[in-house]
Formats: sequence, C-alpha cells, structure tokens
Amino acid sequence: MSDPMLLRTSLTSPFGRKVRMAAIVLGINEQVNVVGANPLDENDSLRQQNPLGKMPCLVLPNGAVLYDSKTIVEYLCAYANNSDLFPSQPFDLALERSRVTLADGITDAALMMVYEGRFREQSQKSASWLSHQQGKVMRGLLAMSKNLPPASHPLAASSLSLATALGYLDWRRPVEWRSSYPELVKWLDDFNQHHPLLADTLLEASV
Ligand SMILES: N[C@@H](CCC(=O)N[C@@H](CS)C(=O)NCC(=O)O)C(=O)O
Repeated sequence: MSDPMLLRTSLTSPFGRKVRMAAIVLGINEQVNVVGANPLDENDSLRQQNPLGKMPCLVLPNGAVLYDSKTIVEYLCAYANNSDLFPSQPFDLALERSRVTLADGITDAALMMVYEGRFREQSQKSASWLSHQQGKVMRGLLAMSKNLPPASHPLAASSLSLATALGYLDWRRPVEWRSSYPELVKWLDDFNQHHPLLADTLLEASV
C-alpha cells in the first residue's frame, strides 16, 4: 500500500470540505489523511507548504504540494482514474470549470463577509464592502439556481462546489439565502439525502 497523501486543512474550512467530499466520492478517502492546519499560526508548516498560507493543500508522498482546491480535486480525479466529475470534451470541460469557479466564488465571497466580522474591529467594518461581497453571493446563487448541477448520481465537480457553498452559508449565515432560492433549498435537500456521507462532512465541522 502506498504512503497516504496528506490533506492540510481544518475541518471547518469549506474548501477543505469540498476536497474531503471529493475524496469520498472518488473512493480514495482512506488514502487521503487529513492533517489539521491553522492559517493564523505563523509556526504552522502550512506557510512552507503553501506560501499563500491558505488551506487546503495536498502534500503528496514524493513531497510535491498541490493547491488550490480546484487543482487538488482535478488531481484526485486523475489519481482515482475517475472521469465522472469532469467532462472530457474540451468545451464542456471549460464550462464545468467555469461552474466550479462560480460556485467556489460564492464561498469565497461568503468567507470575505465572515472574515470582515472576525478580523475587523466594529469601528473598521465597511458596510459597502459587505454589500459588495453579498452581491457576489446573491448573483452567484441566482446563476447557479438557473443552471443546477446534478444533486444525485453521478455528481459533477460543480455539485461538490455548490454543496460546499450552500453548506457554508447555512453554517456561518453571512446572508439569508433560503427564502430567495427555493430551488437551491430543494437541491441541497436532495444532495444531502442522496449523499449522507458527504452531508456528514459538514457535521464534523460543527462539533
Ligand atoms: N481558492 C482557494 C481558497 C482557499 C481559502 O480561501 N481558504 C481559507 C480557508 S477556507 C483560508 O485558508 N484562509 C486563510 C487566509 O486566507 O489566510 C481554494 O479553492 O482552495
């Protein structure tokens, strides 16, 4: 049995969760060992592994380090010899990558809103910055709701990204999205019902 890959991430990281879900879907969960990371700790080796100090990053047995989450998911698909999550035809592949970028961008903007609350003093908080980020979240959700990826089998890479974004919005609540996007509420219910193991990755984060 080959050495495991090390996934540097906290259990609370949404992008780390996306990669953990991908490893489960691809059937290689046992070969990906999660090793906790703290981007705020200057002594954490995360900053040597990814100079940007962001998680997740994937440390391979040969010492190579991969980031960000998009690159890691694509690498894991190739590693698992799985062609379900990304189409092979170049145009379809580019479209799917764009959908992943859109859904991940919702999570990115939601993170910016959460960080604003976490890292800035009350007097420094910017309502216009928050509203700028909120616009990205809401427009992203609207676009995804009009072009939903599969919620059951076989999943697409953008399904994992959308489940990540919605799970993060539900958990940290930077915006209220459920009343505006009933199609997405239903989509997330279907996803969680069909993939209880993937849904559980969110529960791990909240304990
Ligand atoms: N585009 C990156 C985003 C990664 C990211 O923003 N990770 C957050 C945690 S979920 C982080 O490490 N934040 C700490 C920082 O930005 O310093 C990806 O897809 O992996």
